[in-house]
Amino acid sequence: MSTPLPGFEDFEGPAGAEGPGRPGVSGGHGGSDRLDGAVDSGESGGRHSPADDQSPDRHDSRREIAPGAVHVPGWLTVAQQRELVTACRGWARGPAPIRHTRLPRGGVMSVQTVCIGWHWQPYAYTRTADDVNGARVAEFPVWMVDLGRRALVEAYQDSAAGDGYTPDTALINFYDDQAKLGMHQDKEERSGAPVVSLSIGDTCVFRFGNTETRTKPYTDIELASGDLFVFGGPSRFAYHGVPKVRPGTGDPASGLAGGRLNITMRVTGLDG
Ligand code: MD3
Ligand code: FE
Repeated sequence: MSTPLPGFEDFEGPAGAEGPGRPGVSGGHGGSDRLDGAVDSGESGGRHSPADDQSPDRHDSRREIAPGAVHVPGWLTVAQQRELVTACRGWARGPAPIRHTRLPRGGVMSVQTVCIGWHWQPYAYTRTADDVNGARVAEFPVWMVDLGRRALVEAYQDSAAGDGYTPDTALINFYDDQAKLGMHQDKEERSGAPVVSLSIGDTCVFRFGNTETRTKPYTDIELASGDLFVFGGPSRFAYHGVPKVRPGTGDPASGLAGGRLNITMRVTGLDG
């Protein structure tokens, strides 16, 4: 196991904390079958899973921030959050370990990122992590495709919204207390398909801007643990960023002792 990067200890967990169901380095998705819906229907002890609950009351909190941009607070159960954290810890260890992405002008991002399916670096996707260790990235698991489809159904309240949605990459971002993400557009994908974002751990301020400029007008909203955000339609190419994480706001029951984890599923539109 690699030594945790500074500030990354909360995500890695204590040294030697391998436990039952922890994903291995190579597979990266051991134990993950329980994210495929089994958790929702069976093991949550009678509690209704937000991800499957179609009752009208919980939709009061669903908000369309801009056309195609829908925030669904508290979509993931705590059990699902823990499963995702476990899966992400496995991917963070390898095949290509999580790292601070180097920027073309020589800086590094304060956020740490590991990719599955395709490896992203500014400004291209490849199958191998050429700026890390050259390893081929972990396969994008079928259960995450299914989770992405259910996210679209929930966000757009349309049982057909997930049909034909097959995300093939996810960027997994870990934020320590100081990490930020500047305003940017995600334009490397050759597809206008929606981006599905899942947040776990500390709450952040998420800044959703416009498609024209990096600056105002923008809307600041808080993304908390378990929140789903879908960016589709005209919002897909809007500028956005994370100006601040609120340390200590997460519940350790999510599986994260500190910091914030964000998973964004995308369709690259690439072959091979
Ligand atoms: C809107 N991540 O990985 S998630 C990113 O919280 C990224 O880690 C942020 O921006 C995070 O690129 C924000 C929300 C998000 C992700 C992708 C988008 C919003 C988006 C792509 C297009 C429009
Ligand atoms: Fe982004």
